Amino acid sequence: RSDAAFAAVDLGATSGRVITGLAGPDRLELSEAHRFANMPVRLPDGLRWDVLALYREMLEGLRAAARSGPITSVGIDTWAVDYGLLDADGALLGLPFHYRDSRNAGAAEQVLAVCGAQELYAVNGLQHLPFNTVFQLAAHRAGAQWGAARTLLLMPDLLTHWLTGVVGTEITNASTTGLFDASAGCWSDALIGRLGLERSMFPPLREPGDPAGTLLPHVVEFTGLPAGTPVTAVASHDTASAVAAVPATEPGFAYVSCGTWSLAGLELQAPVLTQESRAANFTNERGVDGTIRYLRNIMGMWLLEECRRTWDRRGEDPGLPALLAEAARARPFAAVIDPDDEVFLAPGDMPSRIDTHLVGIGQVPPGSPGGYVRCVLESLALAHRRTLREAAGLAGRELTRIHLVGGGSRNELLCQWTADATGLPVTAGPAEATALGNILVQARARGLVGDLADMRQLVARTQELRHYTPQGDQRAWDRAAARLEQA
Ligand code: LFR
Repeated sequence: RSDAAFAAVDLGATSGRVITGLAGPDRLELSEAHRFANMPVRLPDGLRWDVLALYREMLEGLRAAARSGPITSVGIDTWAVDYGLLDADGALLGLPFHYRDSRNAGAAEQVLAVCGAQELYAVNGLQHLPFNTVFQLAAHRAGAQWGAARTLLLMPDLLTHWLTGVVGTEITNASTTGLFDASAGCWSDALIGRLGLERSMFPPLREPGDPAGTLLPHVVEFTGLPAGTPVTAVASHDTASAVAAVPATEPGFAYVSCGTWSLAGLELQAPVLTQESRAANFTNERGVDGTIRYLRNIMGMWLLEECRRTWDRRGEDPGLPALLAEAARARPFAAVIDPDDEVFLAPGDMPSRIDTHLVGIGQVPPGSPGGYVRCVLESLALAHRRTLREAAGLAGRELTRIHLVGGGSRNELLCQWTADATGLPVTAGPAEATALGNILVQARARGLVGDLADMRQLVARTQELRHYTPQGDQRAWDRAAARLEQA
């Protein structure tokens, strides 16, 4: 067995990258071939993904990867739930909608009127988010395109289809649609039928590691990758790839995958579909090797990103290092928001929304950029604590350590405050967990690494990690946590 190079296409809600990874039994090294912004576009009929720009950037990235040396295979992961519809000729019907588009308002009610929330959760085990695919489809059905739609492809599967001509649905991402049976691990024919959808719209499922076709001739020509280069299905839901690369060396760990969203939870062997779990809005999404990602979405760095976009538009964004330095000096717990409040979901003027939310709960708005950043990061740390404690309670598990992975793991304040708020040690990194998980699944499909535990060991041995131990005044965090509940 020797080392081999793989290309990971990893598209996040705000940026995308193509990363090459050299992987083998004792080696795991990443290098960035191409990075680009993901800029959604608002059209008169809604907020869309510029999927052609993403595709073109992906091809540019693959071309850059090809120049760096031989590539064994390509894997694609993106955010979840969003999709494109293909007509009978296989052509894309319109630009995919962004999950933050407002068309979903009211769509959930239509679905829940046909199939109640309890019944839905008993089958799909999915947290209620207004943008779950099943709700988006209810909105989509009212439109003119629907009659022509024959195939639904989730974002990574759509891009895979464009590279290979092959149609399929990768299973970790299928589990975020709301039309997937969390216990049986397959499409729920019952729910699909019950909601009046055509079963034939939903392609066959692929497991991470399954082949997903080979590059089409024009892709070979453009990228310079060799003819016959395979695309491998990875854990195509970015969060599933990130969790696969959590550098845990003991079972029972908790994780926070922190980027635009913070996904906080546990890895389980079976879904928790109880009434309590539904009431607490925990999700049972699928991970690598049939594991369950038992977690809840927390609004995440979106709050900070969106504040900065607002300041930037006014020419007032001092840059991240200055903001974090200011936040570190700002008064602790001056303002606590509930990051999970739905008012923060849509794009817009986030500082004003934070102000309105705070005034509504009898608190004083921060007034300075550093104050907002402190408020956001402390509130996120508190939400991490709330979510992980609830997850542990509902799954009957003890919390011993938190692995914080993703871009947010570079944020020292967030890591330290997550340790302080929870009273638990935090291991931070790798920041590129998603790309690592993508590459590891491809390497495993070639027999270069072993099972999930081996993959994680390899990450722990090869990647730089930082350790945070709880400090500070635990009682102050307890009091702040009580304020979160009132927010
Ligand atoms: C993170 C993520 C979350 C999903 C959200 C929307 O990037 O994939 O897991 O809930 O984006 O798709």
